[in-house]
Amino acid sequence: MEYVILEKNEAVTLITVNRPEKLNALNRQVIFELNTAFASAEDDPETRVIILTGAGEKAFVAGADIAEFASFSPEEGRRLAADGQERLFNFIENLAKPVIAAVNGYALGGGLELALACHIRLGATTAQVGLPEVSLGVIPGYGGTQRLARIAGPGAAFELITSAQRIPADRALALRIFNHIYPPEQLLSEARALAGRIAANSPSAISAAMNAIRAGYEPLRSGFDKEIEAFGLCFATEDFREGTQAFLEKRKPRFTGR
Ligand code: DAK
Repeated sequence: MEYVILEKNEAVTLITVNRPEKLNALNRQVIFELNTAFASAEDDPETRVIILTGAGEKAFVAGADIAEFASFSPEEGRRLAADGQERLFNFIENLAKPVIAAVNGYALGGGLELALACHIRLGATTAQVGLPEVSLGVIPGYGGTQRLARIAGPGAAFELITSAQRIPADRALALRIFNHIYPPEQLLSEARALAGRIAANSPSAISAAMNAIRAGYEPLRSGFDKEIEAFGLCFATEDFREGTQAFLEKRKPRFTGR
């Protein structure tokens, strides 16, 4: 694998997104490799808990790769949103083994959506999170409209998604996006300590409990479908072209609402 590192240590498997020169942004290859890594950890009989983190000190994942999705058509956008959700975001949420996100820096856009799909989120005190998609003329397309509203409540979701603002770790803790925050140098050891506590318990009971927790989310299915449809439509707008071009040209966008 080119962009993902898988390290097994007894009952705990650590998966690291390793593309630090692009702040671990998710392109198709990263999504494909993450799917492979999670599938292999799920199938590995020894692994009981999975930890997901990002390489380097700056970023967990700074979003979907803007350079890649800037050229998508509405149909590609809709199809890729559905495909990405199946391969990675819903895939993680539906695993039988608990996944802990150790958010070591920026978790923006698709990066925060990835953390939100994990079952437990621990943050570094230096982490910053946000869903800045509307500043690029698009909406969260990997489940963020649904999962952020579920985890932090609709008021926080409306504010964070419409303002596109980044918030610091202590605010994310207050909004229940993070379960706990730790100094960056302690983040992974705390994630491992929690993983160790989980690994001591019955895997079959854990998996049954996780199924029961998830059963309460079923009504969200139509929300996910609505998100995918709305996400695809964004790719036909002038605002989307302007927002993504402005990022790539390192300038402020001029939105017209068309
Ligand atoms: N995509 C591509 N490249 C990125 C990137 C991203 N999201 N984030 C950072 N990079 C790249 C930068 O372009 C830069 O590359 P070079 O210029 O060196 O080649 C390198 O990483 C280092 O970044 P900076 O030089 O910008 O570092 P700074 O410390 O100055 O700034 C930053 C850090 C995190 C504030 C900044 O990089 C930034 O604003 N990044 C973009 C954050 C963002 O807007 N993320 C959300 C993207 S929207 C989809 C489904 C869902 C989505 C998309 C598609 N489909 C189903 C198709 C979701 C959309 C998003 O995630």
